[in-house]
Amino acid sequence: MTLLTKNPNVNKWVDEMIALTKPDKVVWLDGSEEQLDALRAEACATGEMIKLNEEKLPGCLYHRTLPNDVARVEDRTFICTSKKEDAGPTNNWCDPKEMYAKLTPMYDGVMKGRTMYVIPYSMGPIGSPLAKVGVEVTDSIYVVLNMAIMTRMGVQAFKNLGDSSNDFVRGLHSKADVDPEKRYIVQFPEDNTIWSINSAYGGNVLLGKKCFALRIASYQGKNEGWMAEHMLILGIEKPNGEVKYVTAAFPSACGKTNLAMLIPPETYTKKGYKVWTVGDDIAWLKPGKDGRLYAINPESGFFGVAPGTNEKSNYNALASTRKNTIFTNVAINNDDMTVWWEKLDKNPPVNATEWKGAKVNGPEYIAEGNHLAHPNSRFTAPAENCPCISPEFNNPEGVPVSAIIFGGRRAKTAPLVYQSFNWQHGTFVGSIMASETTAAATGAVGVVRRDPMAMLPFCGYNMGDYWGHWLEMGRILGDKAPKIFNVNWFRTDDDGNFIWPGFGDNMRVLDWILERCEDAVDAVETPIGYEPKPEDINVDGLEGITTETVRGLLSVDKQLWLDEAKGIEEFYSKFGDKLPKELADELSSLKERLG
Ligand code: OXD
Ligand code: MN
Repeated sequence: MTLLTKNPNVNKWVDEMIALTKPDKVVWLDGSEEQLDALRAEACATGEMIKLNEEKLPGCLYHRTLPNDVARVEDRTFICTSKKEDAGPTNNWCDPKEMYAKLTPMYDGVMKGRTMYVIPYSMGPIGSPLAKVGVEVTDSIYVVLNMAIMTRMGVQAFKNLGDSSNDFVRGLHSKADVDPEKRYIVQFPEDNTIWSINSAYGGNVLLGKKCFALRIASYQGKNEGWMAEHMLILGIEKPNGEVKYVTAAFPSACGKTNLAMLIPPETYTKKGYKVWTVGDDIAWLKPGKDGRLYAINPESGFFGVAPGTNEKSNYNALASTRKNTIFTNVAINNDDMTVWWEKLDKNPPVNATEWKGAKVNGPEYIAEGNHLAHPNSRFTAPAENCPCISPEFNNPEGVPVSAIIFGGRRAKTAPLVYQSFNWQHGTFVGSIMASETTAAATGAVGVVRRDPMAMLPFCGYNMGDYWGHWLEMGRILGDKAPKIFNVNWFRTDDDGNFIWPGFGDNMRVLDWILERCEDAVDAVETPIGYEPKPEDINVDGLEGITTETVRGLLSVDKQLWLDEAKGIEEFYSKFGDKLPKELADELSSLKERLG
């Protein structure tokens, strides 16, 4: 076994994990292509991975997880802080001592007969003042190969850590027996530690992503004066070459990846507008030397949902998956060893293997009401494959943020776009974020689920304290703070059809948002915030959408909002005295303005 660092804290912790899990062999990942190639070959030899068509999908691999292990498991995800109130009412909590005592026997000897892979990785560009180091030990080659795409993995990560620092996140993962009854995804924020067991599915096992970059990092950010958010980062280049950056938070199934890789409509491209992707899922934000808020994407790949991705819905995401990508739980076309998923195109393969591994006739199988690909099947694609990846993607300083956008899926309540009155009111707008459930999920349709800042499953501490941290960041940023907006692409007409075309046409709303950031356009004051004058939303080239349609999309129904205020009050009451007074005040002011 070759150690990759002299850092005694890392080596001591890895020794402890070896003593606990007792692997037959330990391999440190240096990040070299030779080492990764050997692991790819090994995984293909054992059947853990399947090689896809080298001409059509060069460097691409396929992996299938167990049918009981296809998604994040929120009910088995814990935040273990010494005090229960520090985890708050929106997290599962357990005393850290108790949790360690429960899990330690499960890890004892779990890697006997297996190899332990030690993965050093950096979240954020190497050398960035915003980056942080993690070390994940795992018994899964699938995890290694995914982490190699999603993070800056290998010996370079230790350069960021140095020889003595103790500031690294310790991630212990074992797939164990992939037993759903013994599955645990546990964050110990006070120990910089994550323990994950009995899963082999992405979000539960790629510990750099949700576990570190959101749950642990949000806690670190509160203590260290920065923010870890569930946000995409997008650059909009104007015809004069100037690029402005926005970040945006949406709950799942609201088109975050699509917005992150948007292609502007012709009325913009012909004038010379371009859009650049910096991140599709997570943003780390910190005030820079000039006092503005800067963002980095801590990841280096996209772990995107495959179904629904196609040339029209997201050309850039699809293009990102055409080489060096790992596909998980999609369907295979056995005629040419390519991949397929629902809505990729209208030609499901006849000679198909569905996501659970059965050989089926694709069109017939679908006609019988089955999915060929699992609805949460994924691609793990290198960000550098993305045709619109930002030239600033690896900039260690990050990009300056002009606007923060919140959004959700609301059939009637929220207008197409509104701007908050100020940062405090913007924090309120983020805290009341909600989405209506769709037919895609099980359970009732149209039920409002509150998902503050899209962080409900990802905030590593008490959400009330998290809002307090937002307010504090606003005080630090002062008049340099980004402006805060809310959007809703999902208003429906009386027949339930979406009114706004969405996708690339969302550029029209971003355009207004940037103009507001530059004080280049007036707005109308409403009880919920500033709204555009309908004629200030560019409808040039849109079929069936006029300024009158936009007027409708901007309407605010006072009764619906009074009902909404009741829902917010109920939600806020869960937080007791952890609810910042400023937010309670904002709710009262909203009610007053509604009359
Ligand atoms: C994701 C999620 O997978 O938010 O990114 O669930
Ligand atoms: Mn996400």
